[in-house]
Amino acid sequence: MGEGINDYTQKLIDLRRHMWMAGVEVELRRLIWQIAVVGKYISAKIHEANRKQAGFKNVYGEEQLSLDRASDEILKNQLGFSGFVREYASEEQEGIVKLGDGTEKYIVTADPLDGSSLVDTNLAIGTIIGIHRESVFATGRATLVGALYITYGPLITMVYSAGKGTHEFVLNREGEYMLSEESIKLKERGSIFSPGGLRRDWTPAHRKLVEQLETSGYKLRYSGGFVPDINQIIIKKGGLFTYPALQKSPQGKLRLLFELQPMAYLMENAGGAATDGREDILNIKVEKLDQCSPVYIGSKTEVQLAKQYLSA
Ligand code: FDP
Ligand code: ZN
Repeated sequence: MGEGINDYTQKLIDLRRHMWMAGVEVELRRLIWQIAVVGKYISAKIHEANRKQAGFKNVYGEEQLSLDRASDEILKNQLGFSGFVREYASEEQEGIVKLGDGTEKYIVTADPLDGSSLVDTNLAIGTIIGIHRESVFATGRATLVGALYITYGPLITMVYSAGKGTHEFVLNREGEYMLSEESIKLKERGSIFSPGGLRRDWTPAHRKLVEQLETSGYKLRYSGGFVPDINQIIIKKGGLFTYPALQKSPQGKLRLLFELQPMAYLMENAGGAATDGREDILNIKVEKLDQCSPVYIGSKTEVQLAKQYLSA
């Protein structure tokens, strides 16, 4: 197995068949499929949600729509039923939730509904998932065996990697995730950039990097949703997303475990890279669940450039 995927007409390949042909181990492919199914439930919730019912706070003190909680609940319950997950760590939970009897193979991390502040604007939002074999208090490189995100936009798409390439699927009208792009390969450099944080709070080194990108003709693309912003770089095959260290928050805003590790895994498996400015995101050890890190993620040339500026 692992060969012959390209022998088929891509349009005819659904997610389960793709993972089977790609030789993804049986439990992992069942788990990924189940998470993709949860994406359908979450998207249904988004559609039925009344945006005027906002008003909870999550454990990190942010505004939280009830939609975040609903998404988290659905995920947690489905993973509990799956029989493959022993621990669930979510941005919406205070600590790690034990599922099953502890003998299950995987630990799953989730940002169940990233970019929820965009719900009322009708921009794309997403779900981010990391799948770990061992305790999450390690480097992503040591423990991650898979990652995926789901984008809820005009189309619902799912991008996953189980270590061999990064692949995109589109949910069709029949409710099947059909392969739309296999083994996505980023170019060495792109032409778009997404800079988070306020310019006045940037460090001098970061400001110089952004000026360099602007001078080189990079076009600004920033929606305020991490999933669609990363998805744009992956699907356009290059560019740079950054949420840097800020004067008042030297660790930036984005969470290492729930947001950055899965995206770094997907990006590396598509031939891109991700760094905090010095170290690969996947080489940073997770010490606590809500740990944040600055991030520069995208095609290799821009990530390398970021490293040069940041270490200067
Ligand atoms: P949000 O606060 O809406 O959940 O997860 C954090 C996040 O969104 C990312 O999706 C997004 O990339 C970033 O924050 C946007 O932050 P800014 O509003 O500071 O630009
Ligand atoms: Zn998030």
